Amino acid sequence: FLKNPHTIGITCVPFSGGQPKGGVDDGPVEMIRFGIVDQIEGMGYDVTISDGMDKYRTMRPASDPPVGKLKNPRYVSMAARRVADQVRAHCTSGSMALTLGGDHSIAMGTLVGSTAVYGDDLCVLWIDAHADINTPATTDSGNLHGCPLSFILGLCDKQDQAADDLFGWIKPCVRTDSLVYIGLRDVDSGEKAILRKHGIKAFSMHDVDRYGIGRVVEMALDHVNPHRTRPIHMSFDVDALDPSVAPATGTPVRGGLTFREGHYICEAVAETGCLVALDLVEVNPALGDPESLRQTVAVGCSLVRCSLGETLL
Ligand code: 4U7
Ligand code: MN
Ligand code: MN
Ligand code: MN
Repeated sequence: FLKNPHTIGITCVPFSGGQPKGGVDDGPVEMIRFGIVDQIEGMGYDVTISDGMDKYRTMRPASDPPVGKLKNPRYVSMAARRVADQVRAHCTSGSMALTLGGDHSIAMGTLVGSTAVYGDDLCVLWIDAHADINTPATTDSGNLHGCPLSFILGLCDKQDQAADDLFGWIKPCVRTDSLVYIGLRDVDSGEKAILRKHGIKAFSMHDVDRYGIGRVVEMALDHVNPHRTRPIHMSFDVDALDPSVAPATGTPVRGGLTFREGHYICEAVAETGCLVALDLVEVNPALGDPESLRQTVAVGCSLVRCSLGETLL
């Protein structure tokens, strides 16, 4: 799928407006400080990095009162719009689009960007403890990092004019049967109703226990990409991993993927040769002690490298 299979276009998104905890905006710089760019170049890729990452901090509006329950709605919308432009540019040039977050609300942007180029041929693997499919109506927290998929799938109530004014630029761009989850274990009741209503395929940690990660990834890929002919966008929230593996994240949930299970997913996706876009989000260097931070940043970088095929023989 990639016109330039040996090039990676990185978008750094130091953004925390989709949730209340500071620090997640330092995720990208910490991964870069850890050496992610050199590591990727060392694998033989040419890397280009979108410019103006400081803009994500300075574009925060002076006043951004909630719209309904949604918090920082203008800021999240503006940042996602910029992410979409940058990711679209990387995809257009034929590079794999790697986006380093930042909180998961930025995936509204990454998916608008990737689908602008690959259309509805694109399928989505969402690796997360959470379903991130709350609508403006179902969200309790009002944190938009819990909502990106409802916008992308077009599940928001059109009655909500105020939210529509701000997020109306996000046209539904992924079909509900083009999405599959792995790692779920903390899904709100409103979200469960949405998953059920639309028949969205999800492999929870219960399924990982029952079938093992090998079967789960195979079933997940079979669901959205049976012939391995569709481009894949993988959105990987580090909180999919167990907190013992990735402690420095904003909404940790016990009972997550082991180090190997997380890496297995990335390796199996690399093996398909279909990966065109990858998000690595919710690394929050401000949470926990220096060792938690180092461990989480290191595992984030390692997941990225594995997704690019580092460990394939
Ligand atoms: B993340 C939550 F209520 N569902 O909506 C919400 F449990 O990107 C959590 O996966 C969202 O980290 C977590 O606030 C968003 C909550
Ligand atoms: Mn999560
Ligand atoms: Mn998430
Ligand atoms: Mn989280």
